[in-house]
Amino acid sequence: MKITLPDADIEYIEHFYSQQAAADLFTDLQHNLRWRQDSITLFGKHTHLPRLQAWYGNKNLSYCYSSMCLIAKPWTASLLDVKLKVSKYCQQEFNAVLANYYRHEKDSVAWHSDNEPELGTAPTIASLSLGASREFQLKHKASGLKKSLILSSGSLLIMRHETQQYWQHCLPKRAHCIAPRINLSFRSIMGQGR
Ligand SMILES: O=C(O)CCC(=O)C(=O)O
Ligand SMILES: [Mn+2]
Repeated sequence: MKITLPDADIEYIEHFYSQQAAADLFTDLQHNLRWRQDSITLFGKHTHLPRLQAWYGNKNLSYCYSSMCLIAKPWTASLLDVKLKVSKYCQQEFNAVLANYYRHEKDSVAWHSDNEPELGTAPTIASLSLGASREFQLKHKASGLKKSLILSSGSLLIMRHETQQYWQHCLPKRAHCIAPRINLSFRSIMGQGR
């Protein structure tokens, strides 16, 4: 399904994986990825990111943001499998994936665009959701127009073309209890790891 918004190219495939396949993949990744608790320094103060992360990809690939650089771990068999399926659907190669693990309702990701220079000017970001459904919000940078989507287990959200240039996105914290969720966002880092 295409999400119709100005200055954006966003597609949402609700049942990219079946419920059972998504549940099995969630359990596999929850146990087998090397989750890290990263910190950022904001105004001289170290703060834990409100989620766990893991970064996998082609050999020697590095990814820097918020003054932090991560070196990609080599693809696991499960991640490689998912990458192939996602690449085939998107008709696009990806050389890395950022995995996020939201342990509960207080885990989140703040407003941002996936616009790091190493992603190029119009990156395709393909994002697979597993586990609990969470609200994903989009905000147009100039007009402030907002759109909210519920990302359910097994769904794939694809943001293409100028979307990152004009829009920010976030996954807000919630007051009510929410079970864990894993998100895999496939990216292509330019000039590295090929
Ligand atoms: O968890 C999500 O759905 C979004 C994650 C995200 O935006 C990111 O890792 O850049
Ligand atoms: Mn993002």
